[in-house]
Amino acid sequence: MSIKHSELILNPDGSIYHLNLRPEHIATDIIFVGDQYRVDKVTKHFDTIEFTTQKREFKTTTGTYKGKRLTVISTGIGPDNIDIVLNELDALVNIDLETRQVKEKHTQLNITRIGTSGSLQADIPVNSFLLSSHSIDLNGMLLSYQVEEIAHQEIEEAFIKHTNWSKRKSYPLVIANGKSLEERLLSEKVFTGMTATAGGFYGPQGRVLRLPLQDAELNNKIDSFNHNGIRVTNLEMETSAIYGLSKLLGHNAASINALIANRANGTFSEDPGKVVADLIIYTLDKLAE
Ligand code: R1P
Repeated sequence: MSIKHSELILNPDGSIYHLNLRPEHIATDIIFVGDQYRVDKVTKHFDTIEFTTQKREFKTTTGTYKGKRLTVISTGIGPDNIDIVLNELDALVNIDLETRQVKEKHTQLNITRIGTSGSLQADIPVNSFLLSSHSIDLNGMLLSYQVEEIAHQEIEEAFIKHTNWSKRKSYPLVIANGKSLEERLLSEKVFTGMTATAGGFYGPQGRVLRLPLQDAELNNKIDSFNHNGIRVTNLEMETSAIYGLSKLLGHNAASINALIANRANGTFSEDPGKVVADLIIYTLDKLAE
């Protein structure tokens, strides 16, 4: 069945609607960064650059690092953008854009997020690296899809009970990450844990400027959650969306974050730029191995 023009939208040059990319422009190993200006901070280490484009906040560069073909894409901020980026990347490899039909042969992408995040645990300090073994989705984007098969109900129910999670908020979906990319990126210098993915920066992450929170104790309850050793280690805005959509679409994913703040003891990195620069080199070298 051919996918309608209103659902799979292409630009006049045949590129996909928001990302402005055609299939030949991307590698199967892809790095996501949030900030469009961070793309160059990754690709400045490349041996060669073959392609670059930008539309809105989505900047893409493809080239090679130590001979390995890689694509770097900025996703902007939040799970809503991840819905666009992951669906459009998947369409580039798994839908024939001319016939608008799903290809018989599935192509699997390896997607690594290099992000920044705040630690929630006093024993995971600023300037550390953390790879998300699990993610808990607090924003609801994934609930538009059929997620039953990827959900971890036992952890979800324990979280709802422990936090007295409001029924008026979206259901906190828990996703365990696949191991193949995780194993390529781990080392003794990388913490692991469950990353909470919020749909906003202030209230949704428990920050108060002028507006009181629905539950002022929620962050403390999230910090103290521990289900058979699974703790919520950090808060950010993309990981659950990347993990959930990657699993549903049959791609590998890993989210590795530079922890630039510690919400448990109120500290912030004195040199966040250096931590991110170190994480970029660490990740590139691991992906090129
Ligand atoms: C908020 O300041 C942004 O920073 C974090 C959050 O997830 C959110 O996108 O990650 P990035 O630095 O990767 O964008």
